[in-house]
Amino acid sequence: MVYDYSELVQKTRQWAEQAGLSGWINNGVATEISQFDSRKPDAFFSNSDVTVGAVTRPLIMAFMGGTGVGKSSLLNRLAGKDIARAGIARPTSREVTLYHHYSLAIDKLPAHLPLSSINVSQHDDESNKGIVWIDMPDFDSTERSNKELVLQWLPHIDVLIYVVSPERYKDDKAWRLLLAEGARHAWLFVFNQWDRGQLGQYEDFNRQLQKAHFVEPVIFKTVCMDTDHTDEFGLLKSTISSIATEHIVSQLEQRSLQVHKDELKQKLLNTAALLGAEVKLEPITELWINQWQHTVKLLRQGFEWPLKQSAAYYAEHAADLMVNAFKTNYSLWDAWAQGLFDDGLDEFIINMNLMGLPIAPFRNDVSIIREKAPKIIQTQAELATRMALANPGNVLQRLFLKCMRLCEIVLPLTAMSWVGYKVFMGYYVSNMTDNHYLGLDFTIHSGLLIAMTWLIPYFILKKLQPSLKKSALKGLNKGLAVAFEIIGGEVLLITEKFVQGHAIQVSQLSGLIEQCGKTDTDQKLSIANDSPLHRMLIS
Ligand SMILES: Nc1nc2c(ncn2[C@@H]2O[C@H](COP(=O)(O)OP(=O)(O)OP(=O)(O)O)[C@@H](O)[C@H]2O)c(=O)[nH]1
Ligand SMILES: [Mg+2]
Repeated sequence: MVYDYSELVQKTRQWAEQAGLSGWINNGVATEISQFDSRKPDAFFSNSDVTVGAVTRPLIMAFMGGTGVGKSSLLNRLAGKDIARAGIARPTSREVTLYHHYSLAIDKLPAHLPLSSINVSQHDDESNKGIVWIDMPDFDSTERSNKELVLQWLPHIDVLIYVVSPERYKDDKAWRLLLAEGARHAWLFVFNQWDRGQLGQYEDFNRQLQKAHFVEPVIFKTVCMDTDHTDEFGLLKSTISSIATEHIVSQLEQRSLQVHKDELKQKLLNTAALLGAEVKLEPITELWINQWQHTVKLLRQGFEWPLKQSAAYYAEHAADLMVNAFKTNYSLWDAWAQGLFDDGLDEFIINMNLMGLPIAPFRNDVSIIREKAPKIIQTQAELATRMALANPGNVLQRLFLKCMRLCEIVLPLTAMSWVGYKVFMGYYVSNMTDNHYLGLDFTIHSGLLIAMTWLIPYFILKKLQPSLKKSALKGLNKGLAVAFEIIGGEVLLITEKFVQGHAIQVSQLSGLIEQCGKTDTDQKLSIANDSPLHRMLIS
C-alpha cells in the first residue's frame, strides 16, 4: 500500500506525537516533525467552470530576487501594462501580485496566505491561459514582512524566475534561498538590466549557478527599459509557453512531491539515528543482570552491620512482633542504600545512552522502582523475620526438640510408673512375708531416677533452644535475598518492556521511511534529457 503524501505526513505526525509523549524522541524532534507541512505541494488555482485548454491546472511561475533588480518591471512587460508597482523607491513591492487569465478562479487559496497582501490582475490572452504569474517582494530587503511573504508563497510555486541585476547577481540572501529551495522547483534565470551588464558578470553568474548544481542553467539577458537594446525577453516568453503543458505541470508536481517525500525521509532517517534504530538490544538484559549483581554485592556488604543490629532488635521485641504491633527503629534501607541503588540504575542508564539508545522511557518507568525499593526491602525482611521467629531453627532442630519435649513428659512418667509399681509390689510382698517395706536406698534411687528422667530432657531442651537473634538474622538475610530478587526482577521487566517498545517504535518508523521511498506505480517520474525542463532542474 502506498500512502498519499498528506496521509503519510499525517501518520508521521501521529507517530511523532506518541513517540514524543512516551519519551522515545525528544520534544524538539517531535515538534519539528509535527510541523512538517502536510499540504500537497500542488497549486491553489483550479479551473473553475472554464477549461484551461489542455492543462488540468495552471503552471505557477514567480519572479524572485533582490530589491530593485526589475521583477515588477518584467511582469509589467509580460502583461503589457503596469499591473505591479515598479519604481525607484526601495523596496518597491510590498505585496504579491497575481496575474492570471480571467477564466481561472482562486478557489483553493490556502488559509495561511495573507489575502491583504495580494494584488490580483487578470488578462484575456488565450496563449497564456495556462500560466499564473506571481511577482513577489524582494527577499533580501530590510523588510522582514517581505521575506515572510516570500516564504509563505514559495511552497505553491512550480517555476521560479530568479532575477538578478549587474549589481545584485551575487546577493547572499537570495543565493542561500536558491540553495535551500533548489530541488523543490524548476528554475529560470534572468539577468535583467543587461543594458548596464557585462559579459564577465554574466559568466560569473553562470559559474555560480553551476556550483549550485545547475549543469546548464537557462539564463536570459533582458532589458526592461525604453532603450534600443536587443534582449532575450522573447526567448523567455517562448520558453515559458513551452513548459506550460499538462505533462510538465504534472511532472513538476510529482517531482515536488518526491522532493517533499525525500525531505521527510531524511528527517525520519535522522530521527531513526536518534532512536538508535540500528542498535542491537540483545545485550541490554545481560547488562542489567551484571549491574544488579554488582549492586547487590555492595548492598550486602553494607548491610552486614545493620542486619545484626536489626536481628538483635527483632529478637528482643519478638513478642511485639507476634502481636503485630512491631515498630522497628532499624530501617535497613537508609540513604546510603538508596544512593547505591540509584547509582547502579544511573550507571545502567548511562550505558544505555552510550549504546545510542533514548533513555527517557526507561528512566520514567524505573523511577517507580526507585520509590518502591525501600518498601520492598522492609516488607520482605520483616515477613521473613516473622516467619523465622515463629519457627526458629531448622527442620532437624525442630524435630529433635519436639522429641525432647515428648521425652520431658514421657520419661518422668515412665519412671514414676515404674517406681509406683515397685512401691505397690514392695508393700504387697512385705504384707505377705513380714519383711521390711522397701528401704532408704530404694527411696533415694527412685527419686534420683525420676529427677534424671525429667532433668535430662529439660536440660537438653534448654541448651538446644535456637537463639532468637540467630533466627532473626537468618530471616532478615532470607528476606533481603527475596527483596533483591523482586527489585532486580522488576527492573528486568522494565528493561524487557523497553526492548519491546523500542522494537515497535523502530518498526513503525521504518514503515514510514519505506513509504517515503514509494511512488504510485502509475506516477513514474522521468524527465527526458531533451525536455525543456531538464536544464531548469538541479541535477
Ligand atoms: N537600467 C535598467 N533599469 C531597469 C531595468 N529594469 C527595471 N529597471 C529599473 O529598476 C528599478 C526597479 O525595478 P522594479 O521592477 O521595481 O524592481 P523590483 O525587483 O520589483 O524591486 P522590488 O519590488 O523592490 O523588489 C525601476 O526604477 C526600473 O525602472 C533594466 O533593464 N535596465
Ligand atoms: Mg517589485
